[in-house]
Amino acid sequence: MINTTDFFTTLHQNGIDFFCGVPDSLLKHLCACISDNCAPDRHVICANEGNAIGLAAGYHLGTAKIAAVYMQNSGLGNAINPLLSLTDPEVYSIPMLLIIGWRGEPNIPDEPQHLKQGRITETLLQNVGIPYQILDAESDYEEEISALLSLASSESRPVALLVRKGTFLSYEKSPQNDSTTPKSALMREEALAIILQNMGDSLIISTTGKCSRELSELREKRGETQRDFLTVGSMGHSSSIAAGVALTTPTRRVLCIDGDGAMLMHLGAMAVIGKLAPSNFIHILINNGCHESVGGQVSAADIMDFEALAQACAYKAYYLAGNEAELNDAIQKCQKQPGPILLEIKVKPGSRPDLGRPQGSPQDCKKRFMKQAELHTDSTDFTDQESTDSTN
Ligand SMILES: Cc1ncc(C[n+]2csc(CCOP(=O)(O)OP(=O)(O)O)c2C)c(N)n1
Repeated sequence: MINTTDFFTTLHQNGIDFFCGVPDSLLKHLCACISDNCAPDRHVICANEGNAIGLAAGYHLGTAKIAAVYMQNSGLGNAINPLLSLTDPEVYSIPMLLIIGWRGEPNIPDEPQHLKQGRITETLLQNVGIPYQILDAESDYEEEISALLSLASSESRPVALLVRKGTFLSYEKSPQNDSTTPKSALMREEALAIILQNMGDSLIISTTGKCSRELSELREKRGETQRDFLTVGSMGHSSSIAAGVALTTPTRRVLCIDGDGAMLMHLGAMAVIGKLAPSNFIHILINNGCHESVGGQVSAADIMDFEALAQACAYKAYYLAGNEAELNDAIQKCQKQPGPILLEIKVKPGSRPDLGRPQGSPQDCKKRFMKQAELHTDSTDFTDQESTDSTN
């Protein structure tokens, strides 16, 4: 396997001193090493992969140097617009080094949401016209980095390293400065348990990562059939999915359980939700201040004022909870208030090491959710409740 610090040093020696991207579990050791060795303005954890391509392009415009952009291959979708219409040699021709975690590589077992993406990743890079090399534990990475960067410079174009699972040796990150992560009495799983206890009959759409895994295990623990729409891929789109459900099932309460990383990834969705104003919609933000599912890399949530955001997006109310009592209280208030509502729950980063994965296929999950959505059992009139409220 490749020594992560040596790999970082080689990048540095080749003139790379600006890193940005969206974290990926395959690249978590590299990401931790970059964080430890770069000033905060030289390592930027971005909201989405397109954001990272834009930032790297701007860095080149300002310095004439090449930046490195890391991402999971599932983020290529977000990156492709700026890769084709900004950095491409037929447009502004801006060099950069992409470091792409290869989930779903053919013949390597992985989760369903990664399989197709993994299968087409090489073809996608070829079609977009990005020269790439595969990096694995045995690679001569010094040679690969130097060859790719020469090409990026001489042809002024993006190039990529496609990184196989198990490439990097574990990197021991220095003890984290946790000033950016929320202080809270709750873990995400505890918050989810309280939500299920009080609002488990609602239609629930949950976000990518461990949130959906915990939700699925909690249903099992409660002896309930699986019924929630677990958005295993499509990071940042749970709230849009939930808004579509809320609009079309107006007699049911619809909950989107979001993460801070996911919410920030496609923040524009909140403006659209505010404009659509589904009165049966509760947007729950589980805010741990980081991308906990892929290694705990901080998000930009620490500088966000989510109450102001909810207000700016014309949500009807905002509530904040940081412990069990506050959460129970906020849930009661949410149930008396027309939506859309933003309920922010501050939680501690972390999860159980023995956390399982949802059983059954995504299509089974969809069918169970749709069956549940057909049951118009909730007779609440969401529009005829208390007036707009806000508390923290
Ligand atoms: C487009 C895209 N980019 C990156 C990922 C990898 N990924 C999966 S979960 C996750 C972190 C989600 O963070 P957050 O929403 O804050 O939830 P948490 O893990 O903290 O519960 C990331 C980056 C992905 N699935 N899709």
